Amino acid sequence: RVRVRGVSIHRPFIYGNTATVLTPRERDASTSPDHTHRWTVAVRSAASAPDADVVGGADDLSYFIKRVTFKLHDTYTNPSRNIDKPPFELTETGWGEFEIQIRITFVPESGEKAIAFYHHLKLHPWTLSGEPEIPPLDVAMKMGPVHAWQYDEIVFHDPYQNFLTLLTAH
Ligand code: SLL
Repeated sequence: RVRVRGVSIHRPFIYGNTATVLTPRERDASTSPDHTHRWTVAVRSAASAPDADVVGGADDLSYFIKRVTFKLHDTYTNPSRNIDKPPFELTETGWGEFEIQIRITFVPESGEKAIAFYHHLKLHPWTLSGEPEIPPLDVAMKMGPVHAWQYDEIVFHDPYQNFLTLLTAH
């Protein structure tokens, strides 16, 4: 296995979440009536829109990502959730915001170590410039989905020749 010295190759991606307020009907039907929101946390190609309605499709990072692990707050059962195929996303319901640890494992032929970082799950539509209080649920519901997305780039330094070939073929 040969490393290509002096070469860095990057892949842009976005990570983050969308969240919506559960309707009273959904809350009544739920086994967890204290849950107020449904949210989706995801790792997506930066080529596709960070839009809750756009799922999967051309957004396939699986040629170099083997697994995305979303580590949730300990209040969730089995908080460590592995997603092994695209779309690399997880939908849950809950009542609170917390830090989600996102761990990306690369395909074995990459020879790359996994990377991990955090995303703060955002449920509430407040901003620093706005009201100091979190808007009540009925108001938040009218405001529509909350989005919290971050752009970043995964950089591979001195990649193995076969991995570089794989990356550039996409
Ligand atoms: C808080 N730092 O104390 C936050 C923690 C945890 C949110 C929020 C659990 C759902 C469930 C859930 O929404 N946890 O237990 O099913 O406010």
